[in-house]
Amino acid sequence: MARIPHALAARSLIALSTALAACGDDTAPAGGAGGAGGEGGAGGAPEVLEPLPDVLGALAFEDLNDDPRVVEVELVARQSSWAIVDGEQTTVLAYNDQLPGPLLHARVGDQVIVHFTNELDEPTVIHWHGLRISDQMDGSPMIQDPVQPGETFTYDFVVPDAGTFWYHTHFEQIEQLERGLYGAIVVHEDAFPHFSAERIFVADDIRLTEDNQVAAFNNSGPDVGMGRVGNTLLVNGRGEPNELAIPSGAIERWRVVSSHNSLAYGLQVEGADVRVISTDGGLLPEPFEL
Ligand SMILES: [Cu+2]
Repeated sequence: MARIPHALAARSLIALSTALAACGDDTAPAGGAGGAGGEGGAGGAPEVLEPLPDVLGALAFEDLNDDPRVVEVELVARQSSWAIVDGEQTTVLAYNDQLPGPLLHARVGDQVIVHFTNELDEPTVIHWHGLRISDQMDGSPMIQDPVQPGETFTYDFVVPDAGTFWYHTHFEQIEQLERGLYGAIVVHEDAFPHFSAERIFVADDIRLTEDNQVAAFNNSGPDVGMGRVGNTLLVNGRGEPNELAIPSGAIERWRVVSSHNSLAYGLQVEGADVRVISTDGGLLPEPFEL
């Protein structure tokens, strides 16, 4: 059982929202308690919108669009380097030179426009894991041609459900995903509950060599059949343990994304009570204790 290497300094309550890696099995649309999205931003009197709370732990995209119901961003995939381990640069494939890629942060019903450029020297395509959107926008190589090196594609969709989701490559996934092509998505409810803070933890594992580079990939064997398990646990792109100090009595909402290729484990939080309030299907009718 692996544990996310974060510990709390004081007794607090954590409200947990999760998005689990189950790509390929996500046949059912996310049901449950998410808000029903409209077409987002259409006509009528201007809405007065409460600003979305910051989601700590991830760098968010810069929103290039003034319309509060449109999130418009630029996304570039390319080879980059990232300090997974202190003082060492690991060559990775990254979105906007970040590991994980920037947080896509929206409100249920928002229109999302992503201007994507592939600066890799191989094709790639993006899957928006858990979002109920058109196949034409969802990165399935069966339906959507991969974006070739040097080419661009504009993803344009409305986010119909609130929840914690993620985006990732859907091309040569065993290798491209392991090398770093993933990021988190947070879609807030229309009337979202308020907390002392909101945080996101994007968890991954990666197999590094002694000189902190991504280990070579096998073409056969369990790594291919089962997905490869790494030797270094990552939280938000960092392989070093990190302690969080939270004031006693604080009530925080934590969102956890599992972007592991294969690794399965239990999750423990020390020093706080944890209630699971939602999954990638949205808010639960009743929270339960972790
Ligand atoms: Cu997926």
